[in-house]
Amino acid sequence: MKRNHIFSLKYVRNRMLAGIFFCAIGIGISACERTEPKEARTTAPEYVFTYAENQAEDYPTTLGAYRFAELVKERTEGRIEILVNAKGVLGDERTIIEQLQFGGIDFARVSLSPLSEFVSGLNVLQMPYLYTGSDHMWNVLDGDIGEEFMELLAGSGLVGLSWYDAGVRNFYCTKTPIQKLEDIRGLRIRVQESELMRVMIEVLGGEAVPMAYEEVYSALETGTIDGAENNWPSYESVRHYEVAPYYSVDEHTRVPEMQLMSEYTWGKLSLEDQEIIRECAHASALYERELWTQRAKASEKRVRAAGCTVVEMPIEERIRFREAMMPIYQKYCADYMDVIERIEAEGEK
Ligand code: GTR
Repeated sequence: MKRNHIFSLKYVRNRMLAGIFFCAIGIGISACERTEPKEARTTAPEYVFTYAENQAEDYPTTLGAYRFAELVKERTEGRIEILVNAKGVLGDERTIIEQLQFGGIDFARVSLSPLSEFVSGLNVLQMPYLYTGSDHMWNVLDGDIGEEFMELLAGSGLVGLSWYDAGVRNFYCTKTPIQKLEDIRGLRIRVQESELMRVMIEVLGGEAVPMAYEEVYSALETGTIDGAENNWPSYESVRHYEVAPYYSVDEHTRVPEMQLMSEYTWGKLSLEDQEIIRECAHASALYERELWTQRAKASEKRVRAAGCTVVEMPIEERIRFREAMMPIYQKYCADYMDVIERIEAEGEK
């Protein structure tokens, strides 16, 4: 590559001296196009890893992934290169997790809902109405409890690196808004590929339709489903608001997300590199959280400006939703009641 580059510069000069002006311009341009960044010429990466992300290029989690890749590259002086593949091009979340387990993909950011199908204890952290708000969730995830849950991944083929923000989820429908508990009865509501989320809809009286994120827009558009649920940025980014314009702010779940690494890939790295990966993942997560807050506001603004109907569910109605969902705690948290108490105590701090 370097040889070709030198050769073409010489060639350009000779041709220019020979006075073949038009030809020189053409070759000059192609020589410029071939100029490579200095870094790439000086350091050949020892590792080139893939990173899967199912959101758009400008989404906070994707920007977090790019920041992570940049930091790792800087800290390892180009020895470790991470190629971010956004927009779900490497597959849906369930497939990505499976690929991570056998090392087909090296890194990913996924929602805890599909991840809990692989590491069931994680369900605890996404229980409906578990947190009083964002600060409560971060007190939990940034402290010992978060650390303990990260360690639950040991032996699953996955290494947990950091927690990413995904705000709070709300219901939305194609034809009418959900304003009270009874409104959900009989509706076909899409959920993430998670048993907990399926059961959550069922206890509310709806029909749950588990489906990959990538398929939801057309299912809403064709009427295969009546509604779905997600945070403001996802609702806006993948344009579900165009086909399901009734958004009900009930804040039923706050589902954190995790940056993951394949345990197989992790095992290839030195202890020093593992430490760099952890530190950069953590730094990227803090960056993502900042972006998240801004994007949630911007998305809400865009959706409202597009003319969607936004229903703020009154507190007494949210309490009814919460009560209806309580049986799920017995089903999914029986072995974790002490942890649930510790989580609740974090909310009172
Ligand atoms: C988003 C999340 C995606 C995906 C999606 C879904 O909030 O960022 O990774 O899990 O929800 O509903 O499938």
